[in-house]
Parts: sequence; structure tokens; C-alpha cells
Amino acid sequence: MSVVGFDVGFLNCYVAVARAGGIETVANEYSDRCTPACVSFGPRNRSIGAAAKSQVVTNCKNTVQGFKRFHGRAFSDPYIQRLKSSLVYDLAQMPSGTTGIKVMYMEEEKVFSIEQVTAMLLTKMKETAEHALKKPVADCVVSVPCYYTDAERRSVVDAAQIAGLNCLRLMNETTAVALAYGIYKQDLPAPEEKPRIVVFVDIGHSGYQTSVCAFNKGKLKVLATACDPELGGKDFDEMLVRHFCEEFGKKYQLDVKTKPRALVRLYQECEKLKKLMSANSSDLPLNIECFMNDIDVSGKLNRVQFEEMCADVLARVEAPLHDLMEQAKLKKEDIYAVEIVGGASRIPSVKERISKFFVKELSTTLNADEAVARGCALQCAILSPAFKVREFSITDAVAYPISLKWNSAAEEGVSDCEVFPKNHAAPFSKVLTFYRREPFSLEAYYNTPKELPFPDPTIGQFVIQKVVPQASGESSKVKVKVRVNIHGIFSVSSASLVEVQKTEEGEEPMDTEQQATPEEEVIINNHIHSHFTSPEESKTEKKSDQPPQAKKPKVKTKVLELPIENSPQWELAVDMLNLFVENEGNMIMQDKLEKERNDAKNYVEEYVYDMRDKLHGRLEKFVSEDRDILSLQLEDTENWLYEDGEDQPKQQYIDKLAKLKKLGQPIQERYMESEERPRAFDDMGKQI
Ligand code: ATP
Ligand code: K
Ligand code: MG
Repeated sequence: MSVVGFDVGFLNCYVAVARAGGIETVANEYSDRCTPACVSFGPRNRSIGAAAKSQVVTNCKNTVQGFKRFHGRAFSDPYIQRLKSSLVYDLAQMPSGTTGIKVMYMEEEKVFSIEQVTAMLLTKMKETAEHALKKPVADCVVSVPCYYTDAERRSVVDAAQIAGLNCLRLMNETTAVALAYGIYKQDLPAPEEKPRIVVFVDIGHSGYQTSVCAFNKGKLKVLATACDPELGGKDFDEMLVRHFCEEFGKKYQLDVKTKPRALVRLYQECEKLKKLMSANSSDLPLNIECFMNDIDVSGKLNRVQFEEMCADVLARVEAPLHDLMEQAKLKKEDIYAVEIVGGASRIPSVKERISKFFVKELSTTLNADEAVARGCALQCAILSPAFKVREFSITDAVAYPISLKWNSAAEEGVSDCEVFPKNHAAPFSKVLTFYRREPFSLEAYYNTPKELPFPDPTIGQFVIQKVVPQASGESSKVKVKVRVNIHGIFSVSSASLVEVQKTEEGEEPMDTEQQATPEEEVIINNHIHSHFTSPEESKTEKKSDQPPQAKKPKVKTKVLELPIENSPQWELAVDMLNLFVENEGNMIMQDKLEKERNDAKNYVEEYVYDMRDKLHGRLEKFVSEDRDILSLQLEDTENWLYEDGEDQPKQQYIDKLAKLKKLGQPIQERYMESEERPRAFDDMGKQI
């Protein structure tokens, strides 16, 4: 049982764990708490995180970053097609139609699905957590942007599974931040008091998310969210890159866009410049040596110029804030605090805009980089039976309204019903009642396609199977349970047929089902079979305590579970998922073998250098006729390492080292002996 939170950012990832001392963000093998969202493919292995980022320039075509927004998207999605042209690496279509990345790996062209790539990143983060906790990690909570749709969320859940993780919850990033804020607050209003209203803003590299939450002692409720999924630090980088491309074009006659390597370097330098700009308002230099065609380039910029060129980007900060307040029907005076996180929240002009909107100083009490991961770890601790944490209830909100539609009858066409309006509490279940004589299908979709940052409003198709009429020939009552689950994913979770048998002293049907999530009953008016049902039954009702059959003769009912055929949009087929799990395992093994091979080679190299130094140093007096043999062997081995020995199986290095040690060992022993002898005398001397 592990308690771990993963913030999988577009650019930066963080791992937080729960230990006896509380929640901690932990460092990777480079002693860095930030792990770049980067995977690099090589002829013998993969590199992930910081090791991959260092190859962005040297192995640019096989080093992938910025893939967070490929989840759950068709390759043909205009968004993907637009991005494809601006990426240094290549994208390809998966057999299912979703997006994959095309790279050279193990000296072969390979296409990996987006789930696989994110799984690779999660594998790295899992190792970081395991290293910190010194035990295997499976249970975890993974962050996603609150504007993610169902298909995107399912894709991330699959990625976690491929990495061998058990994702207890996909947590909206802003909600994770809200939890990290609320759980330690001792002074929240009592449950019956007016809640404390706090706005959270997370502006990262790719996206801008805002939420407004109501806090009372022991609980938080997300009232509304508003986002711009296309606004973040990267847009500021983009403006800088555009500016310098133009400037270098004029100044040095360079067409930067034609050289991917140069472009990648320019992006890196512009990001650095942007960060420096947050702390300095004076002129700042940008210098790149040997940028293109052996030319060194340089330029400079100050904050005023920067803000000018980013005016269009900055102008987009306000709209989501308006939207947020409107949705929640709140006034600026109602807001107790505005907490901001995310790397791009450090840009002074971004802060200014937000602060001006709320007419309030912004709070930066949370760690801007780590709050999401910490919130996820806290959520994991709450969900984990093995960990004791303060009781804290979290109610999230549905981001986009969800509707169901179904065929009423051949003559009457399609009916629909909004089952989860925008900002409806989540997780949540509802029971819908239909009157049917045969199997029927439900289609779930987002009913505000314009609002969706996603081209396809379809959520999925759900067929309720094995529906039969009652013995009397009348329609059967079919109860369908739909839910938005803990990951924020819609599903038809169960269906049952209520078989009515008339008896003299029957009982009312009883719902004995366990209710893990809040639930509500909705009875759907179904025109087609209305002549089979009594008027009471066909009325649309909400949460009736009285079952619709109340006025009918006493009946006995039997509840039959019905199978459901689920076809969520862009679902990864089970056999593919299993294959990906297996492949990830193999790649982990390959990386491990390659690391061992490299280590074995390094040991030989180290021994060669170490012995050579010592032969001319402290071992000099202890070599006899074996000296030349060993020296010669060392020299040979060094040459071999640069030639034939550059790339050999692990055993070759092990054998090589053994051979050298066989020659070196006697010399070392003679040295040790002579070191020990006087000391032994010394010791004796002391005893006397
Ligand atoms: P997302 O949340 O969109 O998935 P992310 O979580 O990876 O992305 P963050 O780590 O929150 O993003 O933020 C990274 C962004 O913040 C980058 O664009 C980075 O350049 C920017 N950033 C970091 N520090 C500063 C700073 N001091 N000034 C300006 N920008 C900064
Ligand atoms: K992050
Ligand atoms: Mg982020």
C-alpha cells in the first residue's frame, strides 16, 4: 500500500509521497524534485526525464515532449494536425485511429501510442517514488487538467495501468491544489456557517485553469471551473521565439525555422529569458554560440518590450475569470482569497491582470510548482486505508454538461435528457428508469460542443442487453444507473430489469444496493410504451420517495441484472492494453540490461585509469617483472574501449575486468601487506 501523488505536467512533473512525517515532494536521481516530461529513444534504450531532456538538441527527432494534449485524440483531429507541423518529432496514426508518436528505437522505426509514452514517464516517476519510499509503488493518484474530457481521462487511466500503477483517482489539478490549501486550514467556517470562498488559478506551460471552491470545516466543494486550455507559459515562449526568428533573420540572414536543432535551442534560451524577465525589468541579453551555420547570435530585450509583444496573450487572462464568477453567481466581494500556482503564474503581468480583476492582492501561500502533486498525495492518503489523515470530503464538479439520447420508437425519433448539468457534483450516480420491451441503446455526449476544447462531443455508446417484456406482454421497468465516477469519467455502471409478479400481499421493491457515491433517481418519460404504463409511471419524476407502483395492486418484484455493452469513444481495446503492459515491462528490462552493460563498461574504464595512476604512484615500489605486462594490458584495454570494445555485451566487460584484476591483484596485495606490517609493529609497541 503506497501513498503517492503524481503531477504529470505538460513540461514538468512532480512526485509527492506520504511518509510518517507527512506529505513530501521527493527528488529524482539528479536530486531534482522536478522531472521533465520528456522521453528520448535510442538505439539500445530509452531515457526518461532529465536524461531525455539533455538529448532534446542532440537527438531531437527521437526525443518527445509536449505530448500531454495528445491523449484521447484522433490522429485526424485538426488540433493534432496543426501541432504535427510544428513538432520536431513525428506523429503517426494508431490502428484504432488515435495519435501515436513515430521514432527510431532499438534501430527500428516504432510507433508508440500516447498511452505508452505517458506510461514511460509514469514508470520513471514510479521509480522515483519507490526509491524514496524504499518499497514497490502501485496505488497512486494522478493529476489531470480539469478541462480534460472523458476520452482524455480514460487514456491517462490506461497509461497508469501500462506503467503498473493502480490509479485510485484521477484528480483535477485545481482540485488537488484546493485540497492542499484546505486540509491544513484550522480556521475554516463550521459546517452550518457560510462557507469560505476561494479562487484557485493554475497557469502552467500549456494550460490555464481556474476554479472556485467553497470550504467548510472538513470539506471542500468545487462550485465552478473555467479554463483556457491553450494559454500558458508556452505562448509567451512562442512570442519570444517569433521575435528572435525575425530579428536574426534580419540581422544575420538566418532562416531559423528551417533548422529543427537551432529552433529547439532558441526555444530553450527564450524560456530562460522569459524566466529572468520575471525578476528583472532591465535589458536582458540572449546569446547563443554556434547557433546556425557557425554563426554566434545575440539579442536583448526588456520587460516592457516583452509585455508589448505578448499583449494578445495577456489579453486572454481575464475571460476565464469572468466566466468563473458568472457560473458561480458570485461577486468579487464574496471571494476570501485568490491562490495562484503554476510556473507561469510568476510572470508579473499575468499576476497583475488577475489581481486587477479581483481587486485583491493574490495569495501565494502554496508552493507554485509542487501544490498539485502534494494535493494528489493527500487525496491518495485519504483514500488509503493504511494511512491516517484528517477527515476531508471533496466534491468536484462536472466540467461539461452530459446528455443521453436514445431511440424512443421508429415513429417518434430520438429523445434526450441532460443527466449531468455543468458543475453538477461529482462523483455522483443517478438511476434512470425506462420502460422497454427489448434491448436498447443509450448514447452519451457532451451537449455543448462549442464549449468543448475537443472536436468530438461523443462520450460513448451503451447497449442495455437482454431486455424482455413482462410475462403479461407489457413493457418491463428497466433501471439504468449512470454515473460520473471518481476519475470524472461518465459510465453506465449497471442496469436491471424489475420483473413484476402480481401477488396478494406483495412487498414494494427495495433497493438494497450499496451506495458508495451520492445518488439520485430520475424517471424518464418514455412516450413509446406509455400506453403500457399507468399515468403515474410515465410522469417525469425526480427523486420520488414513493415508488411509482405505490397505487397499483400489491406486487412482488424480482430484480434481474442486465449485461451492458460499453463502447466509450476512443477506448483502448483490452488486448492492446495488455500488449502495451507487456511491452512496457520488456522495455523496462531492456533499459535495465543496458544500464548494467554500461556500468560494466564503466568499471573497466575506471579500473584502467585508476591502476595506471597508481602504477606510477603508490604501487610503484611493489611492481616487479609484472609491471610491463600490466601496463601493456591497461593500454591495450584503453584502446579497445575506444574501438572494438566501444559496444560489446556485458560479459565481455566483466571478463576484461577480471583479466586485468588478475594481474593487478598481486601488486595490490604486496602493497597492502607492507602497509599492514609497520602498523602491526606499531600496535605491538603500544601494547608494551
Ligand atoms: P501544465 O500545467 O500546462 O500541464 P506544467 O505543469 O508542466 O504544465 P508548470 O511547471 O506549472 O507547467 O509551469 C511551467 C511554465 O512556467 C513554463 O512555461 C515555464 O517557463 C514557466 N515559468 C517557470 N518559472 C517562471 C518564471 N520565474 N517566470 C516566468 N515563467 C516561468
Ligand atoms: K507541473
Ligand atoms: Mg501543471
